[in-house]
Amino acid sequence: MIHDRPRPALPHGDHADGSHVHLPPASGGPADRPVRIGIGGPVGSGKTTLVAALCALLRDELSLAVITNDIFTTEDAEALRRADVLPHERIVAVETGCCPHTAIRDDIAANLDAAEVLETRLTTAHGPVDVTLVESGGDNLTAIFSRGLVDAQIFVLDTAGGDDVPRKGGPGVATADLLVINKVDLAPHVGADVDLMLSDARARRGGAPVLPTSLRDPTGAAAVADWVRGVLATWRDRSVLA
Ligand SMILES: Nc1nc2c(ncn2[C@@H]2O[C@H](COP(=O)(O)OP(=O)(O)O)[C@@H](O)[C@H]2O)c(=O)[nH]1
Ligand SMILES: [Mg+2]
Repeated sequence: MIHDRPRPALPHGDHADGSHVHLPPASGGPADRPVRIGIGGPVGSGKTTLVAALCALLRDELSLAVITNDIFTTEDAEALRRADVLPHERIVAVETGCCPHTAIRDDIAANLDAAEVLETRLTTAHGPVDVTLVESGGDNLTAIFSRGLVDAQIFVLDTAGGDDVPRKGGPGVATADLLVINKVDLAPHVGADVDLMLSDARARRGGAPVLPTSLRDPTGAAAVADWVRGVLATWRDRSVLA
């Protein structure tokens, strides 16, 4: 028989309702397209796991699309399909064939094309898409998304990557709209000080939110899902006001 295991209390994260995100002006009237949210961060920090968790938490209330980026494979998209977090037609892989950050920052055409084709196809078949999640291929701390590709972005670090990483900073840590510090369940095993990671991160982010997560817990991404809801609400307001 399966029993619930006691879970360590999460360190305190910020209130992250997405309202601080600065979105571009609407170009085509109300809800002219889904809000696109990028998920970046180093290899293995938990980006695909976070995408899966967000899909599981949001799929009953929102129409979702997912784009993954891998260098030479479609592995992340296949992993998400295997996990059955969304109907398979809602998940598309981009094979970047190049340095991952090039495809999300410098030459975004393949990702933009993939987003437009996927969103149009899903809208025709099922009605408007609310949120498109774009997972970057894992890269270093400088890899952030172009604002021409996504409207808001999450940067994912993990405790096992070293608790000095937030202190070292870089554009992902400093400028992402939401910073997630994942794998807090592993912190005691890898000697990472989560409170230090949170305070170092906050010191570099000028008030933008930081959330600790453990995605071992199926509801571990609940606060991130709330942030996504907030970003979508801000996106819709901005469309109505335009
Ligand atoms: N213990 C623990 N493992 C995690 C957590 N999040 C992700 N993982 C594991 O970390 C590994 C890498 O995750 P993945 O999502 O593929 O990372 P990505 O390369 O950033 O997409 C996988 O084995 C995940 O199961 C977490 O919060 N806690
Ligand atoms: Mg991945």
